[in-house]
Amino acid sequence: MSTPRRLENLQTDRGRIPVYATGVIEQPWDGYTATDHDVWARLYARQRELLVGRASDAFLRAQEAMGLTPDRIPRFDDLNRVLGEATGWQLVGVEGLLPELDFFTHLANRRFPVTWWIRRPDQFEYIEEPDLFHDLFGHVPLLMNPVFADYMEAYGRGGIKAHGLGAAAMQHLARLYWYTVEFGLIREPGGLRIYGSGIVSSSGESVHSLESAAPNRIGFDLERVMRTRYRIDTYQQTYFVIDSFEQLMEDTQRDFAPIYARLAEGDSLPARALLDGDRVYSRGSGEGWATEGDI
Ligand code: HBI
Ligand code: FE
Repeated sequence: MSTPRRLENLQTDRGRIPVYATGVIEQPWDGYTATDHDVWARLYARQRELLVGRASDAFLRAQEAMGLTPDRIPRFDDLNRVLGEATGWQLVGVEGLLPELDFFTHLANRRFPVTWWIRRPDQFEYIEEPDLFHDLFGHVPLLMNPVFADYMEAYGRGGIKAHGLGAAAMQHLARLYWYTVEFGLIREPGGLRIYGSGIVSSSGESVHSLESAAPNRIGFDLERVMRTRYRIDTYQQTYFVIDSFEQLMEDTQRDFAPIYARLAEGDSLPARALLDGDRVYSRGSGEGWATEGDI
């Protein structure tokens, strides 16, 4: 399998990791090796077993509706038929992490960029950048959900606007993505469940996010989320909980400019902060937390 065309190591909102050429590429499906398919199969099987009872019902149902299986790496063309039918979203193959504006422009046009390569066996437990497993297994399924699909398009449009407003607005908006799309929890009748892609694609955090005493779990509040720094090098110290994707959509359908202006006046909060006004589901014990490194 040819190697991805890594551009350079840029300081992104995920720390100093590589950013890639921005072109869209055809999925080189015939180029995947038996090892690639085996990495997919083992990651898929382990996560599916962990996520029953932990992932949100909408996520599990969407994965089934897409016909994802552990047998081999899915073909983007197959998934695009199902996804296009359901919500008009399409996958596009990319080399990897994209500069923000390229990424936002894809989302605003209902295109989700999926990295074409999958991690190596020696990266099985952790890879710092989004690979095919993180994108396909983690991000794509919920694009089958009409309300979440609308949220992701709206996020892309908001990102293009924020890009025009500058770095501070981009950082505040990146926190919204981080604490919802990547590390969000949702309340269901059976209790708190996972919908964030960064959690569902991580075995350790799938357990930590729901069962560890260390993190805070706080009811979603847009401005509170945008004020709150996050971690890129450890499990999250705070998880925000939505009541439904409809609530997430409603709470974010407003002009963010006044919020950015208010946030620019005040200080950001450390990832482990707890405020009196927080709707606390569980108060973190903080055991084992690193104290520096918030983004
Ligand atoms: N690029 N391919 C890709 N995938 C992502 O998830 C991604 C990205 N570029 C930027 C980005 N995410 C983050 O900045 C989000 O916070 C927007
Ligand atoms: Fe991601």
